[in-house]
Amino acid sequence: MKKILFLYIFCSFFLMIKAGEIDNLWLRMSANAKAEVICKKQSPTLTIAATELRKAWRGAPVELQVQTKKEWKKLGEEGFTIRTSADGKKITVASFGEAGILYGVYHLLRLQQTGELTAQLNISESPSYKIRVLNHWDNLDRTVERGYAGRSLWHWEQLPDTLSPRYEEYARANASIGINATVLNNVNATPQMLSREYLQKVKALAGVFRPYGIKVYLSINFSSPAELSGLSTSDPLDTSVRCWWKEKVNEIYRLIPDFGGFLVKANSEGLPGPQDFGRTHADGANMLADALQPHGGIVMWRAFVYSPGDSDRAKQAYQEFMPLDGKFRDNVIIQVKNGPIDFQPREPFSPLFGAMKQTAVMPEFQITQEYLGFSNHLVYLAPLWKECLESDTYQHGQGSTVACVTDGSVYPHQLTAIAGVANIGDDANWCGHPFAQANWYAFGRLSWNNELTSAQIADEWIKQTFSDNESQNDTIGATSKNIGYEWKNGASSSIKPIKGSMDLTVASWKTTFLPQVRQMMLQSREAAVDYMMPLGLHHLFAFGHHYGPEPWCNVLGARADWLPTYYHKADSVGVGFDRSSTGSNAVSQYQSPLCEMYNDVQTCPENLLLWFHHVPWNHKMKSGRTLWDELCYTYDQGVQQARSFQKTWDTMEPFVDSQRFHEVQRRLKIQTRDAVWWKDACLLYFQQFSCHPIPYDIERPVHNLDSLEQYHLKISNYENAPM
Ligand code: BDP
Repeated sequence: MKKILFLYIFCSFFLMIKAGEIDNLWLRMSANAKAEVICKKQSPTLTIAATELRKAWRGAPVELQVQTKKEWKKLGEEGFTIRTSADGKKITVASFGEAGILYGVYHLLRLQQTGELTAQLNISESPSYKIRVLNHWDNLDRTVERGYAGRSLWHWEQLPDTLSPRYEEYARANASIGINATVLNNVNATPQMLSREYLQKVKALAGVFRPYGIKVYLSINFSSPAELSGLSTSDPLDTSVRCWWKEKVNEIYRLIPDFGGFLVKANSEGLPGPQDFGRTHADGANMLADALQPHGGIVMWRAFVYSPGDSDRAKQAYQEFMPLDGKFRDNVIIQVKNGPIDFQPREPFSPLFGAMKQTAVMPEFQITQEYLGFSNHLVYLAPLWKECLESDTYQHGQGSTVACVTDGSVYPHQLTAIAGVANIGDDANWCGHPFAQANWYAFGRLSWNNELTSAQIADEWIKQTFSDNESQNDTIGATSKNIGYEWKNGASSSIKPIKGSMDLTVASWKTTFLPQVRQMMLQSREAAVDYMMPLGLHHLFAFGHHYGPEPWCNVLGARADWLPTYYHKADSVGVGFDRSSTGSNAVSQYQSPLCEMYNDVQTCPENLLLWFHHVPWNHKMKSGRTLWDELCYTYDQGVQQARSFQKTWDTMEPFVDSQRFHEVQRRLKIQTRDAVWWKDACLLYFQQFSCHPIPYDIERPVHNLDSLEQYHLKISNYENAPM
């Protein structure tokens, strides 16, 4: 009995400590600065802004000014200026809107945290996209589709009465990087989401998020009228259905006056939609848009559609949506995944970007790493997103990049937006892998300013995340107190410096930790492409859960376009999907000169070669190697890079608190193990077709193809895959 009691007390104590250890993400500012802040107006948002400054700002007094004059309108309600007075004695953060003040304050604090403050500040910023939205694929039972960081943050069972403190922490983190919208539930939406009971819960969350400038949106199920209220149809042209949506929307706005609108996945992967009634996507979207319009709400209608027919899956979204260009209401925006298939490690950009000219289009990125090693692999995603944003669509002449055709600079649509599928769960560190936080951060920063570089964002994140800025200095690393090894209550005793090998000074933080961790992050996406599916290969994943390689996968009765063989088409001649003019002709969906460039095997970029062409094993690559040899060397390079990340990280031990050090170290081991698994599985499998040897100067496979083919990872086990 005594033992049990002791165990109970011990466990409760342990849990108490655990519960208090929620990770502060990139917001590790000190909390006792006692800054002078002047703010004549009062409101919940301004109070947050002022409180953040009072706690953490260590410079001259700051005045927060909400401007009312017309000329300030140009910057928008979210844009801001930060200016130091001529005598240097005061800093003014000004905006037309309160949200702008909040963003200005977080900007100022970020400059302080990253050591970027200058004596005379003269900053003016406004966001690239009006709506910067996270898509949570969270279900009402708190499971998260493609989530690898625990359960959903939303405790539906406790709402609306109990509000977890994490709701506010979540809102604060988002506001600090400019995210102003959140879709709370899975795109595979249940009708129940719109029930009166759940709307009350949504209202409670909206109340927490509102002062942080965040609006709430919901994913809806297109059959809700029939499923929720027993209507005989959900046909968007049916009067009773249209009335149902109007009333439902009115009900929502009575509860949540600033509700954002709906996100819709329709006629996609088995979900209902307007086509079930012989109507178009435009009919469906416009019906919802009409109901939302009087309240200022919008519809984000997804273009992620494909059916199991004969047509190349990569072509289908374009085929379905292009004929509808110009047929959507002004408060509809088409949400398009970055590539034409599905968040693969590398895809060309979706040809819908720039091609839909009369309709607003928004990019959708995946922050959660469904196809990139879950929360086991360190893969910094800014380079992937930048690659898409910087791709020239040529749809409005040279230079009409995906960024320009979606952010309002090329086409004059009022509505601009960008979405990221969240990687957030209720894990203490929010995102599973400590470095996955960088992807949440990067999405926010890019949605605010799509011209920032991956390196700039990585630097910002590293500086804020691995230093606690306990000191009174406004430049990073000005004293040893600033650096990571004093992270926990100044507990320097927990540091285990590598004997004599490491100069633990601030200078060494700057010359060792920062550049090496930055480099590891910047290389990590290309490394993942290399060890998973280089040269334009795609969708070689295990069926269903998408963790690990199964290029051979053949599930009885499964749709062909859910199987890797559909995508790689390996045979004795070569490998790759022929999307050239002699194949599926997907190249024709791209504007000239891209179309011609992709179409020709000689001019197609080699990192997309097998996406667009079925290429003979002996094809001469630019390196002079055959395709087969190039494939082998590239897989091997991916493995070597994963190993190099381990080496880099091990030397970083003195700079990082032990908890995060070991956590990252543990996951990097898995990443390298997986990289070898990927390389062996893919090369041994493809070798059956190429019949060439694996070049003798690279590492030999350590697995047998037979045993790899026998092995089926259970999703619940992915952290401990024995490969
Ligand atoms: C795929 C995911 C699936 C999502 C779907 C979507 O595997 O879970 O429901 O995308 O975006 O990547 O709707």
